[in-house]
Amino acid sequence: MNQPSSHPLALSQILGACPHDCPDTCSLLTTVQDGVAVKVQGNPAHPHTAGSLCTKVSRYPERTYHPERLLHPLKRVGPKGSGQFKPVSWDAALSDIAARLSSIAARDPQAILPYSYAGTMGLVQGESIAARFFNKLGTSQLERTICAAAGGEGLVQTLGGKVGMRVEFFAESKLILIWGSNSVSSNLHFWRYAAQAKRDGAKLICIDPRKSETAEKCHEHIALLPGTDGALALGLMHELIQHDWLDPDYLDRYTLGWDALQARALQWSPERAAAVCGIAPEQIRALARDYGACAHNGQPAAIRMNYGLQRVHGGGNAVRLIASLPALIGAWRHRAGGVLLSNSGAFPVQRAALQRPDLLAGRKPRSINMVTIGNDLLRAGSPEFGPAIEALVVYNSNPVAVAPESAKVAQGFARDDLFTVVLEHFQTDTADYADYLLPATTQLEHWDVHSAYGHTDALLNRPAITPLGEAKPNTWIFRELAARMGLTDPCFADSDEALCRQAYGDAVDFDALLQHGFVTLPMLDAPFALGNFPTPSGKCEFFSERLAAQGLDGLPDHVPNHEVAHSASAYPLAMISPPARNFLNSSFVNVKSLQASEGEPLLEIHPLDAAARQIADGDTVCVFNDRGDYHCRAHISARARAGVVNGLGVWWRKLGLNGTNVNQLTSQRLTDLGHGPTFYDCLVEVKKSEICRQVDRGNHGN
Ligand SMILES: Nc1nc2c(c(=O)[nH]1)N[C@H]1C(S)=C(S)[C@@H](COP(=O)(O)OP(=O)(O)OC[C@H]3O[C@@H](n4cnc5c(=O)[nH]c(N)nc54)[C@H](O)[C@@H]3O)O[C@H]1N2
Ligand SMILES: Nc1nc2c(c(=O)[nH]1)N[C@H]1C(S)=C(S)[C@@H](COP(=O)(O)OP(=O)(O)OC[C@H]3O[C@@H](n4cnc5c(=O)[nH]c(N)nc54)[C@H](O)[C@@H]3O)O[C@H]1N2
Ligand SMILES: [Mo]
Repeated sequence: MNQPSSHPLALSQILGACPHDCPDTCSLLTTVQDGVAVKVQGNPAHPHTAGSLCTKVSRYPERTYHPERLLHPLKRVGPKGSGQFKPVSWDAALSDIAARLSSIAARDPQAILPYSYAGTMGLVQGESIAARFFNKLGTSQLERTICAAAGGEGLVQTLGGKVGMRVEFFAESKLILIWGSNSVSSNLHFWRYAAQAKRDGAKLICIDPRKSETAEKCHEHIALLPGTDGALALGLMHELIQHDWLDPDYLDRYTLGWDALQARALQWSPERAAAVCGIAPEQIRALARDYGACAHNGQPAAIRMNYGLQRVHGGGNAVRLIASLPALIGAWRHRAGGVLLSNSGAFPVQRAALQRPDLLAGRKPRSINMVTIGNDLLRAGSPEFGPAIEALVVYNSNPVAVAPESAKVAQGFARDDLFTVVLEHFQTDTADYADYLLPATTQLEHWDVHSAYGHTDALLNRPAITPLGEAKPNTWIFRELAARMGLTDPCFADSDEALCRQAYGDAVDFDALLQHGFVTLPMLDAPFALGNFPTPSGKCEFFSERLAAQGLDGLPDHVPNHEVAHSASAYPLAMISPPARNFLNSSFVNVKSLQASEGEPLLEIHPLDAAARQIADGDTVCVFNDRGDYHCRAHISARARAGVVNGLGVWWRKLGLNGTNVNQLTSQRLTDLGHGPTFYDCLVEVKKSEICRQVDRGNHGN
């Protein structure tokens, strides 16, 4: 059943893995008929996938055979950014790219920047030959921070790693706090476990500024202001302490810094916290009663955090505070208690074998933060910065659409003296700026191996069909470039199957992966029941010596947003831009059936905020701040709380009403920890606009 068949008229089913940046990492079953993938479904034999997929990924054949799929290498013929290309042969494209990169590298390889993220999460198509290639050249390194950096750092500083509860045990919890996560839309297979717990009598509480699809299905919804989660967590701690709803034995044995954290939390009365959060103090008291009751009755209380809450200035500290909560009540004693943000740290990925940092041979190239690509592309060379960026090689990412402050990003990509190579499936906003646009294979066409961050199974992806047109895997493209640039290390010759084996080395049974498509990692059911946190102290670190040694506050605190809403401001509304259900970041936006489900770029606005601006439902509005403006359709909706507008993301700019998307408004400022982005820390104003789609289409082409 696993082998692609070359027999004509044959029907086969191939085991694969969903490549997308989502906690669920589903096991896929692709039905291939006459060499054509006719159906992609969830593998019923994989416990977390349980035979079901989200709507997006069930449309994978539509995406793969999309009429606009890139099938041949293309070379720019029009002005930068015009998106005008002509087909060229692979040989011509690769030879010219190799020559251009070689001449830049001969002067200073750091003038070359790779830019990639999670278009595929595959360890092979993501970070193998490409990483070796850039390491060998000694190019600038990319600080890959655009998603999870603040939360990841918060978790590492508190629990010691990106580790937490096993997701399946949420089904047995009696209280689940869903914190900064629209699970129904972005973590569907976790929601299945939460729904099971709910049927078995658990209480579900959603903490989210937006009344999301998930908030609707929970018993309670706490609609706090964006970026105030740290204050809420401190207010909650205050109440747990005041009522003695604690587990003193757990605190004593397995935590570090409790006295100091306690003193800080006692400064956060529910009234003070509620004022910061824009909610009623009673909501904090009730939350504490529910959480504390679990401590008291010995019932498991679980927290599902997701990355939604850490895309603000204080995101790292907020994650530190929330990750501390289970230790206060000893929730970790039970396998259905504790917190899960990510379990990616549990995977034994052999990064050094895959990426070969030894190829740097002692060089220490600079790092460029992917979040500030807008500024950095526009920087001149200088002693502090190093050389100006002269060449960009983009793969697995669409920075012109997804990076903040996109006017600057687009301006940088439009530089005539920048040489840009883009590896893509489609002509995205970023691809429009390429000098060479190279067609990449999709998950149905290549090998890969996947870790997950929302469960603890490793997955294998086999190719189900032969590559369409002249599309090639990322690995092939970097191998060919290496050969043309005279990089002769044997590691560039490793095949994709060999790389799949190297990804986990002996730590995962590769034969089992080949046979079943997934392997469950060995892990304790209740990993921190007896402490054993992977921190330096082995304890849950409320106080972090490591942060203190960096001159930071060793103790977590509420860190206010960079942009705090107040009525006197020219931009009185806070804007968040969470994912639209049928898109995955900017992927799938061009898939017709999914685009039709989402309709148009939307701004959800509360009835009071709309009325104050004479905005009617369905009006075209201009959302603006000092960084730019974005036109979209207003949707007056109770999903938005007063004072907060929700600009659902992430549309392609060229499919928007005025050639921009929501990232025209977001800022390049960074988080407190981890140098992450602050997409949801963004003030705007909204007014009615006369721009309509038809007029605009004429102006913006594409
Ligand atoms: N359908 C779909 N699924 C996805 C994605 C997608 O684009 N579409 N994206 C994927 C990616 S890249 C990731 S990183 C993961 C995780 O993806 P996340 O982007 O974390 O996805 P959500 O679970 O939607 O979490 C965002 C939620 O956080 C809320 N939120 C915004 N600001 C705050 C805040 O300050 N505090 C709190 N408490 N909540 C806030 C938003 O309203 C939203 O409901 O999911 C992935 N899954
Ligand atoms: N305003 C706002 N901005 C956001 C977010 C938000 O919530 N709000 N979310 C942020 C988050 S959490 C993230 S993770 C980032 C995501 O940012 P990106 O990782 O850039 O994600 P995508 O937009 O999905 O773009 C991935 C691209 O990779 C391509 N691709 C997929 N597979 C392959 C492959 O095998 N080979 C090659 N060469 N290309 C491939 C896809 O076609 C797609 O165009 O966006 C961030 N931007
Ligand atoms: Mo992400």
